[in-house]
Amino acid sequence: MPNYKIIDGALRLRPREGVAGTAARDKRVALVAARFNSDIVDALVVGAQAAWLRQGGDPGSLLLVRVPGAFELPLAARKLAASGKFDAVVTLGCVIRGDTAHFDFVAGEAARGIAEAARDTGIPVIFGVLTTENVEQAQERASPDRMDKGGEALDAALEMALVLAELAAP
Ligand code: INI
Repeated sequence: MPNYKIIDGALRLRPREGVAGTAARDKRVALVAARFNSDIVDALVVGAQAAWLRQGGDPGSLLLVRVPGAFELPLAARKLAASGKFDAVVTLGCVIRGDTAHFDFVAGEAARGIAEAARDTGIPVIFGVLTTENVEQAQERASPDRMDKGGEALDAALEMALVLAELAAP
């Protein structure tokens, strides 16, 4: 097997069972969470906060910002990413399909704006927004004991922060 050089932030994200990781050590991350569908989004926040501690993060270095709905996530995320104060920003929200086209506008603009915020600032801005057909699907994905999409989003933020730091290294 040739000795390829590999940059893979995920390799730093697998603490041994019961042992805190180190991937979040010295990192600063902001969570931006929508208040709409708050029961679901609160579960995403709990999962993200638990993942932060699991990866060795300092509670004082994890900021939580609340905004009205998923539509407002991009603006706050962009401002935080552009501030120079964070290694990554995680957006958390939940858009559930209803009977009108509203879902498509809110979910579409959230996704587009979040991707733009990352590309324009060069800071990882993670898409932790659930887009589901119903509440049951959202609950399953948000629960830290089930699919834990909040924890997954936090891990993705750390992975990207580690990758970008390595790509920037001389
Ligand atoms: N915001 C959400 O985060 N999820 C939704 O499912 C949702 N729906 O269905 O309407 C929603 N709407 C509010 C929207 O994000 C804005 O806060 C609002 O339009 C004010 O700009």
